[in-house]
Amino acid sequence: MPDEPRQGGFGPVTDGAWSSSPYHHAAASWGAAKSVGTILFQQRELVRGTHSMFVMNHPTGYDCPGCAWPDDKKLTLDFCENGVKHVTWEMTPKRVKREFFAQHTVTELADWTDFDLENEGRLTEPMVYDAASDKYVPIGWDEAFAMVGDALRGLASPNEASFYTSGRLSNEATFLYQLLAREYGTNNLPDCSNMCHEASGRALSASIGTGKGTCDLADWEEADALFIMGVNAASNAPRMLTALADATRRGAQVVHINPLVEAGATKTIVPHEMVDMALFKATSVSDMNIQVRPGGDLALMRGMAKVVFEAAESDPTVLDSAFLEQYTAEFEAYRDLVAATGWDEITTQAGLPEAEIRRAGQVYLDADRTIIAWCLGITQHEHGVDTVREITNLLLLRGNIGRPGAGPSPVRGHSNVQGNRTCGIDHRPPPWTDKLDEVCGIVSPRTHGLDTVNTVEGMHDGSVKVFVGMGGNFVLAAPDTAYTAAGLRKTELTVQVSTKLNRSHLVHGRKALILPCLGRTEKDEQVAGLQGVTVEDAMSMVHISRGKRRPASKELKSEMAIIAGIAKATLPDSRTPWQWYVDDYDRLRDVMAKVLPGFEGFNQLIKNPGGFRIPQPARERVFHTPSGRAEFSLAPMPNVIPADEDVLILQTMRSHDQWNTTIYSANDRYRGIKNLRELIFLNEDDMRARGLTEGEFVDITSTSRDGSERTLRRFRALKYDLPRGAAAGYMPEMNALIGIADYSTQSDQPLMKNVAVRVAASV
Ligand SMILES: Nc1nc2c(c(=O)[nH]1)N[C@H]1C(S)=C(S)[C@@H](COP(=O)(O)OP(=O)(O)OC[C@H]3O[C@@H](n4cnc5c(=O)[nH]c(N)nc54)[C@H](O)[C@@H]3O)O[C@H]1N2
Ligand SMILES: Nc1nc2c(c(=O)[nH]1)N[C@H]1C(S)=C(S)[C@@H](COP(=O)(O)OP(=O)(O)OC[C@H]3O[C@@H](n4cnc5c(=O)[nH]c(N)nc54)[C@H](O)[C@@H]3O)O[C@H]1N2
Ligand SMILES: [Mo]
Repeated sequence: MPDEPRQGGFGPVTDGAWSSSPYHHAAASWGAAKSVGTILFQQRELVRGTHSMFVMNHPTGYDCPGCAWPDDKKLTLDFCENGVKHVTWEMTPKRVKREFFAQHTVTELADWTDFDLENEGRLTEPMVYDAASDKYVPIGWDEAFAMVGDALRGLASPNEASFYTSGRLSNEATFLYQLLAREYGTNNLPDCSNMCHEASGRALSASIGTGKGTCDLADWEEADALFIMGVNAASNAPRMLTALADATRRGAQVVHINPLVEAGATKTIVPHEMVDMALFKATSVSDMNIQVRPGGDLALMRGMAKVVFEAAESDPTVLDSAFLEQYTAEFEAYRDLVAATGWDEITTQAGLPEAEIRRAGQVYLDADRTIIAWCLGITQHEHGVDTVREITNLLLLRGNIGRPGAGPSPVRGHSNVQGNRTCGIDHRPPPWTDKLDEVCGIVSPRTHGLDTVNTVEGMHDGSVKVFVGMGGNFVLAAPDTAYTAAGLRKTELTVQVSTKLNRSHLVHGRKALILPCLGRTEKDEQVAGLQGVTVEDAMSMVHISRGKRRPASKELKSEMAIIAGIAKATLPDSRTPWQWYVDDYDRLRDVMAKVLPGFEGFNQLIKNPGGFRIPQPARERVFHTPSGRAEFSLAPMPNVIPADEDVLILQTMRSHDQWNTTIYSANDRYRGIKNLRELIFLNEDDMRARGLTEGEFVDITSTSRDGSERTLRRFRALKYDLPRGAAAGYMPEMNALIGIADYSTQSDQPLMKNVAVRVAASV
């Protein structure tokens, strides 16, 4: 990571003039088409890339490796600008070969931008770090597996290893990976959802007994009101725009709740509707934009509940009494709690006038069927769990769960992050652990393992000595970049299973391996023939995905094969038939069918063109909570206003042109930004109060819970339409500001949307 900021941040270096101007066009319109063209052209993929759009998200093709938004089976073409960018990035004809590594030391590469690293193309063969030359050199697969096996067998305890997963992994690979970790003897299975939707899982489990949403796309099509909270749909779940545009066309109310008015929250040209695109015919995608204070969502939900209870005084039917009585617990206590919360407190904490909260409440009252959807703007806060539970409280009041067109609907991130959890990526023992042991003949650990934050702490205190990264880019994704990097450097061995070169290959342990794998778009040929894998979308639909393209290199192995290779080298006496599973993935699916609830008949189920839905008991109003009912939560109202007026609450978010740590360009089209990533968006009055002018260089200093301070220098201050006291900038650059101690005590999620900072002109 460069010490001095350079224009473009971790994206491409640019000396092009930066600019900031409001975006007035519809989301997903010609700007999107042009951007797709540019990316395909840049990656020299115009012809094959265009073809790839037609098989993406199609029953016979592969699942878009981008976001987890479900495929719309009614569409023959279901793709978006960012999905195309993402796929093209994987399909690039550029290759990183051994000659490349022979030419560059790791120290030299560490000075490159993250864009330049990934832009070298696809990794082609296993490499091992050679300390003498400070270079990566080729290593055979068997030798690489032996190296991992030796290191793992040499540890004093299995808990000295940590097995990270990024949400790209298929269900099959994930299941095999957790089997490896658990048979080896540890629950140290941190994953990206520790930074993403951990709060949603915990909250929904407590409220409704299962950690997932209850809606599917058909519900989205039937809802009368949709509340979209804390998500930048136009960039991060662009295919949601189709659902939102359909909703407004049929007269449903769409309310966006976000400190920023994001592009997808005003008008859109539906991504796949070429005719509308040609005619510039935009559809409105919202009826209301509520610019809540950062972290003020719980207060807003409670205010809306207050509106419901007030209305019930004159018309008791606004509450679904039959549902409340039969299916819920703690209703009266919640009613008392809401009554005891005054409007003053609600409006102050939400940062919204009472009239606006009442309007939102009225939208909720007017709708027979309501869905509330949310993403990171809700979860990456101290009170993320309480907020998701408050969202559920509000839905329960009017029986908005377990009937068509209604329910909670978390918007997941990575394409298979939800499936990863379903298939056992969890640092806590999964509920089906006994079954796993019985079916697989192993003894899984019953103690809690390490999540992401605790893995970093473990590296520092010496208790984590081997780190395996199954996809992802741990050093940049995790908080407190410098601290995480120092932790990784203390380990004995880091193993990164990747498709592209990234920062986590350069910030490594004493020994280090890069193991290159097939991507989602590529053919996976095993002994029994071409293999398919399955993924689960954000709405619990599981379906098969088959790569269509020739692998980027003959040397690549599938993630399944890599996991099996590591397993055989680590557990020589294992009775698990690792290779037999890899030879034919159906065999592993038969095991998964026996272990995972809802996967009975797995191999048959995936023959249905659209796949199958994992049964979600809460959808049927069966609540597996201690009381057997949906439980209202009774959270105290959090104080989200900093005591010191000088402190701003900074959120770290994605630009339009990035996929998490992969940055395609230094532009953020819908926010009107060109050629700049080291920026901080501020409210105009907050800028004035600090004597800052547009584009001026500022230093941003965060104060961690443990009192330590971190500073990023020379970021440009830009005025933006956000509430006073709120600020925004880009991840992963801004992870440098998030202290390792700054995670939620409710979810253990790093506070990536709630960093207390001070901003002052650079000296
Ligand atoms: N193209 C693309 N698609 C992606 C990704 C990507 O990087 N690129 N990443 C994928 C992943 S892994 C994930 S998890 C998702 C992330 O999807 P998002 O959650 O959309 O991700 P962010 O860019 O972090 O944006 C957070 C949003 O929450 C809002 N917000 C911030 N604080 C608050 C708050 O206190 N209250 C409310 N109501 N809103 C708030 C922000 O203004 C912003 O609109 O996207 C997935 N899809
Ligand atoms: N400050 C801040 N930090 C954040 C967030 C935030 O909002 N703010 N968001 C957090 C969230 S929600 C998430 S999900 C994490 C993301 O964390 P990660 O999932 O760890 O990171 P990615 O950037 O998605 O990983 C990119 C790398 O994955 C590898 N890769 C791509 N495709 C494949 C594949 O098919 N197989 C394998 N094995 N590897 C592949 C490539 O080598 C690429 O370099 O970041 C988190 N960090
Ligand atoms: Mo995520």
